[in-house]
Amino acid sequence: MKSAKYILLLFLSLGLFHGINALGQTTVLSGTGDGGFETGNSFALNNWTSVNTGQTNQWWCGTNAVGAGVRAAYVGTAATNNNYTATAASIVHIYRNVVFPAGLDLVKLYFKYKVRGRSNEDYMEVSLVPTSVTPTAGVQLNNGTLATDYRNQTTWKVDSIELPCTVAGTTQRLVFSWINDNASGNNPAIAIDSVTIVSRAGVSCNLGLGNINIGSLPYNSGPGTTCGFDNDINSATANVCNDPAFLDGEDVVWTFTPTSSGQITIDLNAPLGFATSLSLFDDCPTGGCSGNMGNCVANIEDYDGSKSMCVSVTAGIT
Ligand SMILES: [Ca+2]
Ligand SMILES: [Ca+2]
Ligand SMILES: [Ca+2]
Ligand SMILES: [Ca+2]
Repeated sequence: MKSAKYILLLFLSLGLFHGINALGQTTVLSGTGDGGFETGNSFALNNWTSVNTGQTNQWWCGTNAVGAGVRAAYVGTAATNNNYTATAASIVHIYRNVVFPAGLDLVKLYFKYKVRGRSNEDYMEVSLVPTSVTPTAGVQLNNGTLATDYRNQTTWKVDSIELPCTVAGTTQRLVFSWINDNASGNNPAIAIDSVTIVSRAGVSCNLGLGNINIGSLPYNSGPGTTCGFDNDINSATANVCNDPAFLDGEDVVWTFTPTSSGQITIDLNAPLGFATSLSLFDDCPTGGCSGNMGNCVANIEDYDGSKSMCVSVTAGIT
């Protein structure tokens, strides 16, 4: 019989809740305030800067193409329309500085948009750049691009973009740019609304393929295999428990937070398996945004398949 290699990992979500607030969510930019252009009737009153000088097609803070509330930001030839002149090449921007508090975990940008435009020619682009970078009308930013080619979406749609962990503790400049060339186009131009940035604590942990959340104990996974679930937890991405060779095989991770303290037993029943390991980590093995790889608090590894460990766990955050 062909021998299978099973590497099973288990980790305990310890200290994942940094307590930014009760729900673990921080609003960095409110989609119903400045981000929704609802604070006032100009970009300036919403703490945005528009860069339109000399361009035919310009950004407006107005009431003509609204995704939520009473105002939005859109490109048009006047505040009263959301249409662009396709024969007049224009590159226009709106931007604002965003202060990202230290300690943020998964940081996501959300916004609503609606646009027709034209493939590879007339579209919106979203960028995040240092505050030393100031966009210029008529000039493409080509810096810090988060996403581009927003077009051909003529009903309001919410997009979300995960921002890099490194934004925490810094101030960055968020830029929306409209770009159109001087030939052929389809209206409407871009409209955006409800620009929101939120951070959720403890959810940036990337465990790759094969990640199972356990709601309550006792738990039985039933039959399974690590084959095909990728070697996501390995000696480069996580703390090695003992012999790196045992960590460097395909893995499956079960995540749980115990609700009561005491001893638990973790069994791997794999009589036909060969060279398995079973490891218990506290906190995210790969670190997430914190960059601190979780500790391997218990481990068994040998050339047999089945194995068992008895460990002490603490309720809640332990
Ligand atoms: Ca709005
Ligand atoms: Ca065009
Ligand atoms: Ca592995
Ligand atoms: Ca895996």
